[in-house]
Order: sequence, then structure tokens, then C-alpha cells
Amino acid sequence: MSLTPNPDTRPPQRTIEVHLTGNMERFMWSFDGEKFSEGVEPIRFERNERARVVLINNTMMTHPIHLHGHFFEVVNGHTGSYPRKHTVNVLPGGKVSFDLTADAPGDWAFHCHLLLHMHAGMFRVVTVRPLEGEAARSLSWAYS
Ligand SMILES: [Cu+2]
Repeated sequence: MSLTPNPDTRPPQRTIEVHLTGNMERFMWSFDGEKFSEGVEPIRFERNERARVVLINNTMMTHPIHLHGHFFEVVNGHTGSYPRKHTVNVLPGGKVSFDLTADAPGDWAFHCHLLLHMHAGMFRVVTVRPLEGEAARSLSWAYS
């Protein structure tokens, strides 16, 4: 449990599933079967959106999954007092859900904290838009 109540207790507006994928023999690591070097799209959040991210580990290793720029709440039954973290271990064959308030506009690294896994491709960009001052111009979130 967190020592203080969670700052944002809105229920998530949507759920995103991310599979942790790889092949231990060939030392290939990825999210949703796609290595970062394959030019994958970023995971997009609308600024201040409340979303649930479900991490599903399809591999036989534990992966400490780390999101930059944010703290998230690990969904563990202690509603309103979920532990707040920026890195969460996902056990082999395991599943972890966290609720995220995407309150930090910008582009953020999202990756396995085992650096060999990150470098092998278990990495994504998380994009939170609009940026500061962009709202009035209603830019698309085209990522170019
Ligand atoms: Cu890993």
C-alpha cells in the first residue's frame, strides 16, 4: 500500500495490453513481438488521460519494466492506496496491471531495465500529447 492516498483515483478510461515477448535461446527481446529497431509506433497517451496498462509476460524470465517521466499505481487490490512505482517486476508467465495518469507531456522511454534486453529491442517510446501550448493549436499527434 502507499503511505498516502493516490493522487488520482479516476477509473481508467481505457486499457492497453502490452505483451513481453522474446526468445531466450536466440536472445531476442521485444514488446508485442516487435523489436524497437523494427521502427515500431510509439505508445500514445492523451495528456492527463487515465489509462490501465496490462503487462503480460509471455517469456520465461522476469522483466523489470520501467517507464520514464511518470509514477504509476500498481493495481493490487488496495484501491485508492495502490503502491506508486516507476518500475515493476513482471514474473515469468505473469501479469501486472498499473493505472497511469499521463501527466508529463513529451516522449518517454519505456523499457525493460535489464539493459541487455533493452538493447535487444524490449523498448518503446511513450508519447504524451499535447505538449505545453499545443492544445490551442490542436496539433495532430503525428510522430515524425
Ligand atoms: Cu527483460
